[in-house]
Amino acid sequence: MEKYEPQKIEKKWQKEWANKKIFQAEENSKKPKKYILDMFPYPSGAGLHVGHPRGYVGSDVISHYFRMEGFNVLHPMGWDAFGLPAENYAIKTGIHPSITTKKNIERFKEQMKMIGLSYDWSREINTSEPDYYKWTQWIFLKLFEMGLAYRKKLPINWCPSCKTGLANEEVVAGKCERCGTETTKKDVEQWVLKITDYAEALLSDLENLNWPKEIKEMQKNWIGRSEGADIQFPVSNSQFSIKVFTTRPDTIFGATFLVLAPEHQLVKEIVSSKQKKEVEQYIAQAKKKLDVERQIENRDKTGVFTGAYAINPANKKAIPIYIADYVLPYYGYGAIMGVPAHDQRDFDFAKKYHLPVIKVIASESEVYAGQGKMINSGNFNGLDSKKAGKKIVKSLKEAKPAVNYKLRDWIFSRQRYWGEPIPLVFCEHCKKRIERGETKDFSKGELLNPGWIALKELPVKLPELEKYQPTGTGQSPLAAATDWLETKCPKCGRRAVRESNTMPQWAGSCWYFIRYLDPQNRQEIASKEKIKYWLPVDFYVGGAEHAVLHLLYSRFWIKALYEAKIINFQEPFLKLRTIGLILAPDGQKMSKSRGNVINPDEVINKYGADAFRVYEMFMGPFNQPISWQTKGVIGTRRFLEKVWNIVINLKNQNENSKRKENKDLKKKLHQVIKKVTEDIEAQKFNTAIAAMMEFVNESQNFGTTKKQIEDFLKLLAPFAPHIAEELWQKLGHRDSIFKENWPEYDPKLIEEESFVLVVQINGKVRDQIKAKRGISESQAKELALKSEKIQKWLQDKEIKKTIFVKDKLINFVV
Ligand code: ANZ
Ligand code: ZN
Repeated sequence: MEKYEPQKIEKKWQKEWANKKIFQAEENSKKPKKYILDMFPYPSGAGLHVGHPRGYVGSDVISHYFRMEGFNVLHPMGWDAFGLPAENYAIKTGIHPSITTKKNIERFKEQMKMIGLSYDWSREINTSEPDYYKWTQWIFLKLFEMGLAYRKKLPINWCPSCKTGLANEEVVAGKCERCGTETTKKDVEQWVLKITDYAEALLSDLENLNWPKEIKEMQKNWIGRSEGADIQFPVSNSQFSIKVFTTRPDTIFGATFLVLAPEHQLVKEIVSSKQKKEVEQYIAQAKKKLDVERQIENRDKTGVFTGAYAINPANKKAIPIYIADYVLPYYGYGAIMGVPAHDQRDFDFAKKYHLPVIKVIASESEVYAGQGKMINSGNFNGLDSKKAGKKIVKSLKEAKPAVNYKLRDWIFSRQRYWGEPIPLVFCEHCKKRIERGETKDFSKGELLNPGWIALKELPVKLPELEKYQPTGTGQSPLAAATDWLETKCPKCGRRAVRESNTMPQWAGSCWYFIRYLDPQNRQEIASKEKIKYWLPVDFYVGGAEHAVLHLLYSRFWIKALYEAKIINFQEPFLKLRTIGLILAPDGQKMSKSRGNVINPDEVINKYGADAFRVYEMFMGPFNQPISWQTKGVIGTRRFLEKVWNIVINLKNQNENSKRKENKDLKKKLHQVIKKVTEDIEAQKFNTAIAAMMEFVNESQNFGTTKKQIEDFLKLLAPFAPHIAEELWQKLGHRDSIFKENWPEYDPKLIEEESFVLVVQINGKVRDQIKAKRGISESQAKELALKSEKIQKWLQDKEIKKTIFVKDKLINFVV
């Protein structure tokens, strides 16, 4: 008998599918669409390990399923090729990033093809190619023109190892997200994107997204919305006043001091001459500390009195103004009112510096952070604190309601080589003209950043450099590329200097899913009609590690592009599912350094791509981490062999001795159709496969008809496309199985054939038991006697007579 040899059939079908382009999305289709997207990978030198394809196979199953359900499916793949890792790798090996990137992409693609993933390769994109990054630059200019990009000297997070600035999102617990080195602060002039303009929309639109709860929660926390009030505290004997943000205006009668962040602008204005030296020393010390250190809740509080006092507007009392590093410069206004009775940090601080503690909400405990009945608060005594807070804000001219966000603007420039050049030049002459007010017709962006001129001729190509190592000076290596750096101002024709910083890793991935629609378009990021038909993405699959970074940045760009009327949708990814990590057999994370990486190539060469795919989907719930067990692949391989043998046996049988349809198996088939359909829709791939395995075992016992096994092959096809296609052909079909319609089930056939057996004793109903239709009197009796209720009623009584009505009731006369 012909044996199952995946190595023979898989290559063949991969070629055939590519030649016939059967997985290409249809242009100008009348069909409804589904856009099924994988987070595109960064093509690292290591190639794929078995962890990556878990998501790719999952989205592939879904894509096949929707194609067979009659949708026009877009399922593309590309490369997130710019960014630090490519550059670090190049630095290590001495080979230019463009060369290594190209090589790595080839390897990735070869591996993906081996797996038999049904990507539409005609739409492949690469973020590091000029034809692509031209449009990344174009979008940046849009943001610039909209006033969403601005220059600012900021103490940025600096990674001393990667020698570049990082966004807040790229710093995890004080460490560089890439290399784990502790970050420091460095004052550098930066391009910053105003993501905070969209804070409210980024938060409220989360509600309509079909995303995992945890991911939404993480974005919510990152955006960090707080409701409260802004309150002005006039500084005694001066023209200044200090604005604070508080979530608890109800506690204002208990505010016995103010604290400014050491970095606060007013410190040097209000400090008394007596306190000046001590204050300056403290500021110098605080500068060295990291934000994370400063935020540790129960550490020893330090601070210094400024010598100045402010007036508490609620009770007109003078309260001392301190500086302390537990107040952060970039949250709220970098200043707080200290309410020691109701805030633990303020309490610790007050104890240390012997400041008064006044309780304004009734409670037993020393520090009470909750709500309650107001005390020591003048006219507001006796009120509920929630209500009182609102009344206090209304009654004080110094206070107004306010909303505050933790979200900071996005630091967008990187001092690195391997990224998109920021397409701007700086012109001294134009700066002066702008400052003299001669250029009122200039766009908003230029007024915001005087002297910076947008380059309309795109792409601004990244120059080929010999020296692309980071400089460590806070400048990009491009700053040393004199020929490239010096250019002409497109406005006035005089000498201008290019921006030498590049964009961060995340720029290209903010919008790549738009370019897949129309990758050759030379006029627009994509045609309006295509955008209208395909977007937003229906289903997005990727790693949970992008919960904040990529997913938040992308949502921001999409909202800005919507406002610019370039696109007609406000959220990029309607449905998101994250993938559980695949761990090494030892339960550890797979990594080269641990030497525990398992390669898909080896597994596929040995067991076949289909066994590999089925195992990836079978090993456990899609979103749960799980360790790789090669044993498991042997199991899925056996399963496929069984399928193979069933079909070959069936084919070898004499056509005339057509099998009679087995009723139980027919029912099983309809059950498995239902199960697999529902499970794919719910991404429960593992239980879908378990059901198929069960069906195959039953088929071996009963024997299937041709029609039955054909329906089964259609269910199997999304998971194991090669074997399904091969067997489909062996059963005499010329067209691809993927052109078939997804099988339907008959709900009537699935209904369990059961009824409720009424059990009576002396004519009285004593129990009702679910039973299989058609059981005999003795079976019914046996069932009834098992019931505890009946046993209780019968206890040592003797059954004198039994009355049995088939499929209805049994009555014992005692
Ligand atoms: C007075 C007060 C009384 C406060 C009280 C809390 C409890 P969230 O919820 O995180 O927004 N705060 C404001 N700006 C700060 C800064 N730059 N650095 C450190 N802390 C700052 O927290 C808002 C609260 O954090 C504000 O409300 C303020 O303290 C503090 F019983 O004001 B509160
Ligand atoms: Zn100029």
